[in-house]
Amino acid sequence: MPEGVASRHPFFRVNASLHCGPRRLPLDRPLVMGIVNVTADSFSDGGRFHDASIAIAHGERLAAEGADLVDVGGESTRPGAAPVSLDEELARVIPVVKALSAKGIAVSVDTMKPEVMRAASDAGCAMLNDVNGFRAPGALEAAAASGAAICAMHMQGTPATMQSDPRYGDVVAEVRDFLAARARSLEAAGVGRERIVLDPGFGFGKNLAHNVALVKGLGAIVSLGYPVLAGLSRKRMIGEITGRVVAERTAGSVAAALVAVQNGAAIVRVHDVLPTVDALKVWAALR
Ligand code: 7PM
Repeated sequence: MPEGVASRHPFFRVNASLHCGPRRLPLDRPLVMGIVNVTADSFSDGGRFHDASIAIAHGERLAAEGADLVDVGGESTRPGAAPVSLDEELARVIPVVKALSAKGIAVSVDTMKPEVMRAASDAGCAMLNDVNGFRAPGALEAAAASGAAICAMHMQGTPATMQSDPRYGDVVAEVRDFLAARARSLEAAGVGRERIVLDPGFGFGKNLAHNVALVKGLGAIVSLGYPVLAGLSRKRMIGEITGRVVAERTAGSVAAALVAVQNGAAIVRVHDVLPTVDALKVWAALR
């Protein structure tokens, strides 16, 4: 980022960094988190190694494109996805975490399961990312036992039911208050505030109007004082605004990431790392 940009931006503190185990990620410029899905669409026994090597290669590519960290998920948190057993999630995710971490890449793990959190921490992950906000029994303890950064997300309902008829009085206030309470619980469990990231959870129990209100009102969540992660990439709201299918949502997603950063997001979670990194360079130079 060009000199002076951070100091002119109300949300990027020049000396701040996110503590991720022994690693520090700078918070004086927006960070880009690349998304790596570990799927299991193979049908042979040899498929698991194949799936892992595809995910590892994808993570390496995203890092080469400029991702500051990559988020590895075994698809257990995906709305509408079939439930994934603990053993299956461990088998999908942990080899990928180990391989990417060994290459020096900061790895986030997208999981709701405390056992996966512990194994991922042992495998050297830089962040634990829980769409359930560390509300499962044992999740706060697993977060505290890890040295990794901790990203707590807001979700109304459960992945199976959350999109049926989400309702709020004041969506920004309710999400802000939920995240403030999760941060308090994490700190009470022993997670230092320099490790905590908060996420409004776009699309997780929110309709288009709710998502729009949260982007516009992101400052209320940023003002809690924690780095805020925004995940808008390729989501339904981008499709609703542009009329485009998932494969055609890159430009809309880049625009959404820029607005999120403009409104104070510290980290954007994206599929399309290269165009997002370029767009943020231009944003930083021109803002
Ligand atoms: C189907 C529906 C597939 C939704 C994938 C998804 C977030 C996350 C996800 C987010 C954080 C996606 C989501 N979204 N973690 N995991 N924030 N912290 O679109 O917004 O990637 S899964």
